[in-house]
Parts: sequence; C-alpha cells; structure tokens
Amino acid sequence: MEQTYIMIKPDAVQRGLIGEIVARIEKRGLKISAMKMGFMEEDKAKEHYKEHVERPFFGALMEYVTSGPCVSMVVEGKDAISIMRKMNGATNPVDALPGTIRGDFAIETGRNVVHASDSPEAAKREIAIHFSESEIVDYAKIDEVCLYE
Ligand code: YYY
Ligand code: MG
Repeated sequence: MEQTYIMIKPDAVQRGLIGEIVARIEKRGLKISAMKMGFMEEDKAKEHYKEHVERPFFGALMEYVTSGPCVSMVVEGKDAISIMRKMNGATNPVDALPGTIRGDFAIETGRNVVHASDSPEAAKREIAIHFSESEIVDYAKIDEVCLYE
C-alpha cells in the first residue's frame, strides 16, 4: 500500500470544505491513516515547498499556506499518490476538469484548495515533515475486503 500527504489548504478550511474533501477521499476507498488541524509553521511551509523557493510566487505561497489553519492527512491505499493527484485535478483550476476537487471548488492557482504529493519520494519527504511516526495509525479497514481483488 502507498501513502501520500494531503493538505486541505487554509482557503478550503475557511470555505467549509473540509467535510466535502474528506468525504471524497473516504468514498473513493482510500484510508485516512493520520489527520490533524493547525497552522502550518513557517519553517515547515518552507521545507514543504522548497522546490519552488526561486519561483516568483514563493512569497505569496508562503503567506497563503500559513494564513490560517489547514488540515494535514496521510492517505493510504493502492496507488494512493496517483489517485489523489487525479482527484485534486490540475494545479491551475482553470484546467482542472469538473469532478475534480479543484475543478469543482477553485478558480485561481493561488487558492487551489488542496495539496497532494506528486511522487513516492515527495510523499515520503512530505509525510516526514508534517507527521511523526507515532501520529500515523496502522489499522485495517473492513471495506478493504471489497475494494481490492
Ligand atoms: O503540486 P501542485 O500543487 O499541483 O502544483 P505545484 O506546481 O507543485 O505548485 C505548488 C503550489 O504553488 C500550487 O498548488 C499553487 C502555487 N503556485 C502558484 O501560486 N502559482 C503558480 N504559478 C504555480 C504554483
Ligand atoms: Mg507540487
């Protein structure tokens, strides 16, 4: 099973979209292995988005993700990384298809509601930034019998 890091960004928390987003993840069949709410500390935000540090939008991105509480999750399942990227939709919501989270709930790249790790390496790195091992819950979910061949 694969794990990925998901963030419900501060704009989505303010807009009351936590339940909607969590519901989509659960209904898809993915398992929530860790979840917490809080302000993302500035050093964690910088570490999380360090690949973008030279980009012109980096300052605005730091302000955005630290502007209010966000919800962090570890989401687990077969191909969870790829599935979550597709569920989120394109980075720029203009290009995100209807039916995706960004395609249904966002307008602008700088307020695009959700984050999902884009590779196994990124997932491992991002989970380690935001969660300690003891915060990640190892449990079986009854629906796995029906979900997987
Ligand atoms: O992984 P993803 O979130 O889909 O996009 P990235 O290219 O990694 O960019 C991270 C984050 O940065 C994006 O979700 C919004 C913000 N951003 C931006 O504000 N303006 C851009 N031109 C590109 C990205
Ligand atoms: Mg990215």
